[in-house]
Amino acid sequence: MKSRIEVVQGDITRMTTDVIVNAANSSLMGGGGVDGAIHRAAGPALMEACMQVRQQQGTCPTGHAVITVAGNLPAKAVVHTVGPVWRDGDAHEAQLLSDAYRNSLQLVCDNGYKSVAFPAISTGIYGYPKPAAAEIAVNTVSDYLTRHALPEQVYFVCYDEENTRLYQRLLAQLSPEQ
Ligand code: AR6
Repeated sequence: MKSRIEVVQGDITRMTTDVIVNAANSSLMGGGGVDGAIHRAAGPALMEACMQVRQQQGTCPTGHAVITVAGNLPAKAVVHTVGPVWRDGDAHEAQLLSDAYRNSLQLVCDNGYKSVAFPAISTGIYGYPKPAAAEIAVNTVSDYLTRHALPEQVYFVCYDEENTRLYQRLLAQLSPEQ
């Protein structure tokens, strides 16, 4: 699985993968950080799609994910997932963060998409410690890929050097079969 995972540093809105993942909040109505950047780059079609999801199924609980069109983005679709707010580590944060990655991958797979780019969910405004979050991201994705043919390729898009180094180190530690 190692060959199916790559780390890149940069802006996720520029990714030409089939899908990019948004670190959203339960309202799905936009926000700061990567959520703000994605909505700005996608244009109003993305907010309209999010409002339709809201009308159909209400808010998106933490750990869950929804899929929409991608507006003006180079990607074909956006998966919006809600990571946990970091509290003290005893509020099921690890499980919820893992759920956010797994449920996002499931939507990519179910819709037949081949490639997906993830930001470092919860590690900005939501305050999740970066080393612990990176470990959960890499372990959850590599475990999922061992059991599914899709997505074929997963990119971790890191905005800051700390995350880039963390992800590179963790990926280097994966065995070729993982
Ligand atoms: N491309 C890739 N990564 C980015 C980009 C970008 N353009 N911009 C920021 N990051 P955050 P969260 C990184 O705060 O912690 C929003 O208001 C950033 O450096 O975007 O899950 C939502 O609406 C960090 O490593 O998301 C929610 O209310 C990572 O993306 C809340 O923030 C995640 O940081 C979600 O907080």
